[in-house]
Amino acid sequence: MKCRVCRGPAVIDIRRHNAAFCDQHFLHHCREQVRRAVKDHQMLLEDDRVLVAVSGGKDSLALWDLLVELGYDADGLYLGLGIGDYSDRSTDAARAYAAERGHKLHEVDLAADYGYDIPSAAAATHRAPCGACGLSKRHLFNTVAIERGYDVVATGHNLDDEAAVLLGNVMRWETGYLGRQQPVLPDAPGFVRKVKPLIRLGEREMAAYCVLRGIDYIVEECPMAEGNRHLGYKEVLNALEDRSPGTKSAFVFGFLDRVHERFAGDAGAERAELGECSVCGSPTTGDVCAFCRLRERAGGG
Ligand code: Q46
Ligand code: ZN
Ligand code: ZN
Repeated sequence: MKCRVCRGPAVIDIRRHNAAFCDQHFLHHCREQVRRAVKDHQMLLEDDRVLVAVSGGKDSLALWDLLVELGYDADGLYLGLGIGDYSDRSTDAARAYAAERGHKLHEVDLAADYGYDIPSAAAATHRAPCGACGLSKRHLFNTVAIERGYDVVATGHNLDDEAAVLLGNVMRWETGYLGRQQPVLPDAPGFVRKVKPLIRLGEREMAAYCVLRGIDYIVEECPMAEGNRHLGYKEVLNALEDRSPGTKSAFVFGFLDRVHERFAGDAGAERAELGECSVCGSPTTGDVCAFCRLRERAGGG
């Protein structure tokens, strides 16, 4: 296996690109894919202050690393979810990366700062933990970004994640979600812009990137992900990709290029009717926002 660029020994092959790369040209490939995603979807301006949502896993640490390498002013935000040992080890990975590279990491701890954690929220709502977790993350990343003067929140969703979410939304014809499934969500009153610069890179590429860059990430998955529907969708997509490389990217980019627009109206309608939360002031359709209601039910209100 030889590098497509220099013909030296390759360390990774990427079947959907029909290409293999040596370590240096693989790192270059990753940077180019991010640069292209940012440019194609107009994700970032040169002088944007970027807040990276950091979990301690491979995707978010690689994203942070790539954005800094590409010259962006990017700081991290780590959210302590209170999921036992898993959260402790994720915290360590995020802090170690930031400290080693001299990057600025903000931290918010659900239990210490908001009086609840994900296990208590799941118990109080009798729902799967990922619902409460996703809601808390969306609210806090946005709020912290606004309060601390960032222009945009960047998340580490990669091609595999996007394909799995898309499949889930298509299987249930979630037209509102389909309308919002974009690599860029523009800012709006009360919302900063949200971007997914890793959308052109797969899970395996992100793991390889971290290894080659010496980034120590937490390998274990969140223990609460069990039963999460997206894991099943990923398995199905991996089987399809294995038989015909390029399926995932054709699925995601075909949707974005040719189909997404048809659902854009379904997403717009939901954003149009927003007022202010009477507790925290965030945009909401009701009197009290979903985050404040969750916090109240989980014992932190
Ligand atoms: S951290 Fe949270 Fe994930 Fe764990 S509880 Fe579910 S959503 S699986 S990315
Ligand atoms: Zn090479
Ligand atoms: Zn609120």
